[in-house]
Amino acid sequence: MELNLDSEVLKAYGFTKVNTIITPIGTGLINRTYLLSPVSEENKFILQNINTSVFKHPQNIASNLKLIANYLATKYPAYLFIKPISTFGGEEMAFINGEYWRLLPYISHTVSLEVLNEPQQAYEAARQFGKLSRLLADFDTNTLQETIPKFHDLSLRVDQFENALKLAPTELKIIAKQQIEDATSQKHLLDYFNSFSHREDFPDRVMHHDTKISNVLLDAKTFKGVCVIDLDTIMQGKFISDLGDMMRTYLCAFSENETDLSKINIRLPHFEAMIKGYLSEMKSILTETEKKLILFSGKYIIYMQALRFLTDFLNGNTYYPINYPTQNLDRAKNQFKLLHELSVNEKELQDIIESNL
Ligand code: GN1
Ligand code: MG
Repeated sequence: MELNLDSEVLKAYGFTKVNTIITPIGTGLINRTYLLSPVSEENKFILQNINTSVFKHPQNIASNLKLIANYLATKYPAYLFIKPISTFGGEEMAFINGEYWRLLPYISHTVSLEVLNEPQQAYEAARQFGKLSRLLADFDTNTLQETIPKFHDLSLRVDQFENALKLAPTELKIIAKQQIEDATSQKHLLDYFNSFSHREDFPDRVMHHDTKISNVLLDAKTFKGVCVIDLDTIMQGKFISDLGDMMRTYLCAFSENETDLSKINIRLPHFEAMIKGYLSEMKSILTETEKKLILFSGKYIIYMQALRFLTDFLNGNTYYPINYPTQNLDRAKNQFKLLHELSVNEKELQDIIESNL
């Protein structure tokens, strides 16, 4: 991969191209991420280029992280919250040739998993995300900016899907016929959400909004959770965002890129471990309404992600990078299958939730 990395960026943080080993790292679809290993330093760093077509106002991310970091440092000084390192000029980001960059500490002796294998890893990850929400339960969410407007708003995602459908070329609509039907037939999930969304006991909370397994650092030896990373989408949301995205990404042994749908199944031991980990932190915080919506959180987020992939396919793949033309359609198929599996296993899953509440 070409390292499109201006040496001005390194200079802003006091490094040079000559004295620093730069390696691309991570598999995120949105930002470009590099590991910096400066020869003169014991520490390593993470350098990230912020995708400004997705995050239109990167200063909103910086502002959220600053508020949350200050709050946590005062109330819970032992908590490891990964906040950006300032530039030499004292800025939270480096703005170089029209691009925003930020530097983060690299946390040694940890691993980030691409695939979740053991149930214990689901426990640890869910516990870390639950912990972040618990520590921030009294934080004033109104002080946070929306880093991506209406990011997890399902009605927006349904509207975007319907618009894409209106504008899509006929040949794409023919290929995606089944998934378009699936998308339409599951719209009741939005109605169900709307029947709760204005209740007082369905509060806004601080949500991470991207709780996939690779966004948790685990201790490289013990696999205990260390901290959460990828904090661009920390903002106000409903609890379903984090737990739902964990269901989307922890329960199946294969990722959203798997095209053999017979492999898209739900692992009950991983579900149980995830619920236990999350509730070990959040049980005393969640309201009765929220507790009722635990399983629904998975349906909401998986459906939303299916819609997002399908919409992007119909739009000609403008948002998610692809390796082949129908990849976003395949991702949508994968997510609809996962949604189906959640419904098929509903009784067992709900029993597990209830026995842990
Ligand atoms: C994007 O880039 P990454 O993998 O962190 C997306 C998430 C999706 C995910 C699906 C800002 O996250 O919402 O769930 O892809 N992030 C954004 O792989 O759109
Ligand atoms: Mg992310």
